[in-house]
Amino acid sequence: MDNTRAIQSDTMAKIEDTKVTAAIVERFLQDFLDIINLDVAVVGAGPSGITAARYLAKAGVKVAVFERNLHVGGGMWGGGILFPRIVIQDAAKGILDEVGVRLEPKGEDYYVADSVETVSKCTSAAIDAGAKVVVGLGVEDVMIRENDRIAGVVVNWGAVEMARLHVDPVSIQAKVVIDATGHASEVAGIVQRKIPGVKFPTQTGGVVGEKPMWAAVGETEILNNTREIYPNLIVTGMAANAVFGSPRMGPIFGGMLLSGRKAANEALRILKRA
Ligand code: 48H
Repeated sequence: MDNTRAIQSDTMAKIEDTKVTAAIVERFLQDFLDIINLDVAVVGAGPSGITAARYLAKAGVKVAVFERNLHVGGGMWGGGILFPRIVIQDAAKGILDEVGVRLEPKGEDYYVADSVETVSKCTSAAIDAGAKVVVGLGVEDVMIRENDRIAGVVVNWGAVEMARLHVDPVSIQAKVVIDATGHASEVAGIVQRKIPGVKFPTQTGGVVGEKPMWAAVGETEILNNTREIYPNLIVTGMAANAVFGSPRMGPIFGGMLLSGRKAANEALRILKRA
């Protein structure tokens, strides 16, 4: 046997296929069992959800993010028209400074950042702070208890949903749920559809739907829109603007980050109330 072959077979001898299987299954089950009772469940791992999770984890809260896709970052990777750069305004600079994203000043009040760096560093910081991020797992319903109060989320694999398989989901208990599902505001939509007579604090009492592009207004209104719209349910990010009927804003992401931070503070307020 030549030397190369000897080294290869040494390495190969240490790998047992079924041990790999066992390591993955055991570890994921342990981790999953650990998150079936949460303080806060965040639905969606876009910029607002990941930011909310980071601040909650930093505050010592037990928080997990459920993301239907196999990747985090939501709509941030592609920047504007697939040019992977994002713009943020001065007010949000500190949120990215904290996680070490490099910002290049542009004009008086703007900074430009690499979207890949931003998604990666924001996610890494959230995980380092203690947030659990589960990918490939979508939220298809909420849990309710007495008086229709929200008591958690109901999850199923994104792949099951995409394949339209008839497979029942499972429940995750949470004291607070944050809808960070972006333009679709899916959790708010579920609550509106499934809880009779529900009234959100919006003009219509329901999900109004986002307005066309007007970045200055969209970025201003998002903070006021980031709040508890139903007991124990907070909306953040694009979902907040969709629920309240505020404009979209294109590839400026400061509002998403500021909204995520505010959603975390709202959740802390609710947790103290309980
Ligand atoms: C699990 C779900 C479910 C579900 C959806 O779209 P996002 O990036 O959301 P935001 O609000 O943090 O950021 C919005 C921003 O990316 C954007 O689109 C902007 C600024 N647009 C302006 C404009 O003019 O267009 O992320 C939401 C995430 C995604 O990853 C979804 O896959 C995920 O939520 N998601 N995950 N269960 N039911 N629904």
